[in-house]
Amino acid sequence: MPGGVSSPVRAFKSVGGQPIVFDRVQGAYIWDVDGNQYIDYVGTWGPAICGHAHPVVIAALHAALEKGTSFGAPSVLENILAEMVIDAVPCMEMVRFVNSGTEACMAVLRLMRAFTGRDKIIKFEGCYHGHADMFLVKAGSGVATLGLPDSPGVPKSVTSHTLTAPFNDLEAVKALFAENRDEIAGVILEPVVGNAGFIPPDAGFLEGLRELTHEHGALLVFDEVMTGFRIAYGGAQEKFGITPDLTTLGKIIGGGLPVGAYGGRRDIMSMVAPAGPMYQAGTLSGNPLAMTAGIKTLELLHNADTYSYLDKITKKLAVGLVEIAHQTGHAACGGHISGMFGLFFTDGPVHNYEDAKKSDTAKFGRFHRGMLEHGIYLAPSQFEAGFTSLAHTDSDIEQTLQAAQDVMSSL
Ligand code: HOZ
Repeated sequence: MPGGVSSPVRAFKSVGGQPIVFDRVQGAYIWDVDGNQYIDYVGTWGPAICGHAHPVVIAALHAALEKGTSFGAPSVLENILAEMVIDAVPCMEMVRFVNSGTEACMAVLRLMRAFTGRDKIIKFEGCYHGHADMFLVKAGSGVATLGLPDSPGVPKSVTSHTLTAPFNDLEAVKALFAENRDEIAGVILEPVVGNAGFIPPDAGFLEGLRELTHEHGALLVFDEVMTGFRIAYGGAQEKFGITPDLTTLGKIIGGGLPVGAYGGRRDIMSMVAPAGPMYQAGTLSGNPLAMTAGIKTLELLHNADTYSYLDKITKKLAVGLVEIAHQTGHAACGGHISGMFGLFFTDGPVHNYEDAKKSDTAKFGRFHRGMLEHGIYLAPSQFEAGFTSLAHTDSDIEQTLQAAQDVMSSL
């Protein structure tokens, strides 16, 4: 396997050392093959919001497994999950299930172009929308981690339609619209960036994008693969009260099984085959196991206390980490929204990817290694957000902050 892994960020290239090889997960914890236990803040990169291997999800999966692993045909489970997603996410009037966030973003891009008849799109530096060719321009996540912003193998002709702007910079977006009048199909973004570290939108940024896209007849697309059902049940669009035209989802709606989805306004989604002419398909799409895990996960989340609990413990963690960094003499900034957080080793503030790159990544690597030695598993990259779950307790957070105190004192 290239780099010994199935996905690049896992290889520990930017933090040093060897990746940990894991054996099992439960609740807030993860165990390696040598039996060492860690408090986990990766949460399989977001899906494990109820805690790993939640007994309700596992029991439902056992029952679903007895009925078979794939139908390749419609199932009631798809309808149940579709209704739950449509009820929860403000812009969703119709939804199509796929198998990953990458697939969802590839499809939504085709749909943006099909609906508007325009080819150009705007994305933001450091935002990551999966590994499809047209998004590998100044992308975040693994490409940021490994310093490969523009991958070889991607034809220039494909990315020539991808325009980029710094996150939180409305003036740059305005300029792109002015320079490319009537040519831009839409704007796609992570409404809260998680793939360049954790970067929230500045006040007025999402509103400004909504106005600009309306003004120019372009679509606004929120990539909520990370933020969907994570920062609020209805995602960033519920949290910030801005309704995009289309949305991509993944991670949580599969409860830890491979899934993705895209959806939004009925008039746009009606273009998707076979309702309309825009082609997109998938053998395992709407798979009964992924649908089952997603349904049970959303049922567990749909509770008045979920997001206040996540906010409470994550705030304690995020604020605590920055305080400890300052007390121990390190430049640092960070933040959180609900169960998503980040810490940068730079004074900040961090408004965009250029700011994030000022972080001391060598120091982050040493911090990461030290935390591992104290039984804390953080994402092995400065450019990834962290995630908490309903299974994390106050005592887990306190243990984590104690570890951070020890590690930062000796960085
Ligand atoms: N998209 C995930 C990181 N933002 C994938 C990372 C992985 O699985 O290695």
